[in-house]
Amino acid sequence: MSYTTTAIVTHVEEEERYSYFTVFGMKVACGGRAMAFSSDQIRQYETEGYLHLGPLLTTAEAALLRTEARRLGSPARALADANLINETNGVIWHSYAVDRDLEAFHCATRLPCILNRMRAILGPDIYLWQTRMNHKPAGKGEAWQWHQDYTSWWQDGLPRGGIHDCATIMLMLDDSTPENGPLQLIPRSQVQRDEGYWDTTGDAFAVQAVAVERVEALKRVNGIIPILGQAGSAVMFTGMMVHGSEENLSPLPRCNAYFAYARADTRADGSPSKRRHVSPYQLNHFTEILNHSVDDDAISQLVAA
Ligand SMILES: O=C(O)CCC(=O)C(=O)O
Repeated sequence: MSYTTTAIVTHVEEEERYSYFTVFGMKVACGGRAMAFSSDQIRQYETEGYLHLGPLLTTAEAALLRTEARRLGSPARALADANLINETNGVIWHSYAVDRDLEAFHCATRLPCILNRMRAILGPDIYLWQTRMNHKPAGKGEAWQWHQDYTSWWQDGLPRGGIHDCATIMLMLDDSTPENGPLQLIPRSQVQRDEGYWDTTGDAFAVQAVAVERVEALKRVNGIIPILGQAGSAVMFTGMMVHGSEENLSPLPRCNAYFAYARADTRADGSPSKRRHVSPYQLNHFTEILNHSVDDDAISQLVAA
C-alpha cells in the first residue's frame, strides 16, 4: 500500500497559528510542538529530503536529556557494549540503543510531537529501526565522512529507503553552532542510493562513504546546509540523504541523538547483515509497531520528579 501525503496530513490553515524560527536570517514556519505538518512542509521534505523542525523541546527538557546523554556516554552505562570507544583518544563517541536503558530517551522516542510527524510521513504504522547518539566532545569530536544511512541499512536488509519508507529525527542536545561540528546535509541528494565504499580513514569505525566525485557534483548543484539550532531543536531527514559533519574543534561539546523510524511494511527479513556490526545494539532489538505515544509532557514530568 502506498500513502499519499495529502491524505494523511492535517493541513492547518490559520497562518497565525504557526510558530517561526530563523535560520540564516530566513523566517521558517516550524508548526510548533503540537501541530501537524502543513502540506508545504511535507512538500519541502519530499523535494529537499529534510525539514528543520525548529525547537521541539523546552529548555528544561533539553537540559534533562543532555544530562542523561552525558551519563549514557560514560562507562557507567548499563548497556556497556552499546557504546563505542575511540581507540585513539579513549573517548566514548557513539552510543546505540539510547532508548533502552534511560527512561528520558525512551520517552523522547515516543513523544507525540515526534511520532505524529513520523506518521504523517511514513503512514500510521511505524516502528523504531535504530537509535543512536553522537557525542562530539569539545576539541575531540570526530568528523563524519559524507554518507547515506540507507547504504548501510540496505545491507542490514531494510528493503526500501524511499522518503516515505524510513526517516530520522535528529534531536540537538547541545546548541549546534557553525563552530562545533554541526550535522551537514546536501539537500536533494536523496534521489539515488550510492553503492558507497568503505572509508577507513576515520579514527572511529569505517563508514560506507559516498564517492568524493559524487559528493562534489552534488555540492556544486545543491550546496550544503549546516543544521544549526538551540538544544531541543530537531530536524527530520530521509534515509538516502547524503550527510556528514566536520570535527568539533570548538571549546563546546556537541551531542546529537538520532531516532530512525520505518514504516511497518518496510522490514528486514531477519537474514544476517551483509556488513559487520560494531555493536550488538547497532539496530533496535524491539521493532514492534509504536501504537502508543507517551504523554506530551512525559519528559517535563521527569524533570519535575
Ligand atoms: O552527528 C554527526 O556529526 C553526524 C552523524 C552521522 O552522520 C550519522 O550518525 O549518520
